[in-house]
Amino acid sequence: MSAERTYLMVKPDGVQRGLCGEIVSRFEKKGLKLVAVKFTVIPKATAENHYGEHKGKKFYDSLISYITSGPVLAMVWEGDGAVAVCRNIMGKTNPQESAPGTIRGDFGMVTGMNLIHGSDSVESAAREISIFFRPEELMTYDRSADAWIYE
Ligand code: IDP
Ligand code: MG
Repeated sequence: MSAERTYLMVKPDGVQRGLCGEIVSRFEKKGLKLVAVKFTVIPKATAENHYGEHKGKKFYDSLISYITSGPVLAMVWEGDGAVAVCRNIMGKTNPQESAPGTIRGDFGMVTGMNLIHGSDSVESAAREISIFFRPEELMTYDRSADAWIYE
């Protein structure tokens, strides 16, 4: 088991719709381990840093206003292959194309309100985690259930 980490965030629409518990529980039940959590409104400059790869795209301005429009639930989750496992649980970017059973597939209707962010690679995860959390905010702990999740 490699302890890969990923950055996940319930976006403002997920918070406003009361879906934080539902969304967190999917990662928890899967067997991923919660490493850090923060409930916060993202400052505009931080949002621009986080979404820097999308600067210049037609949806960029609306993306920045969406993600800064209210509190988000920022999290770090850990587990074997956590980046890809979490992307699968989230579903495709466009909720109309996301499979039922995924978060976006079950709860979303349009790409501009797709409920959740998740890192797309181990490298992006490291970058995004460092944007939202200080090293001392990342918890390292033994979890007894791991003996029943990993062989
Ligand atoms: P991802 O969140 O699945 O990684 P990205 O392509 O990285 O998808 O896009 C980042 C975010 O930008 C999306 O989750 C979505 O909120 C927003 N976005 C991407 N494409 C569009 C679009 O065509 N219209 C509106 N919003 C978009
Ligand atoms: Mg992305």
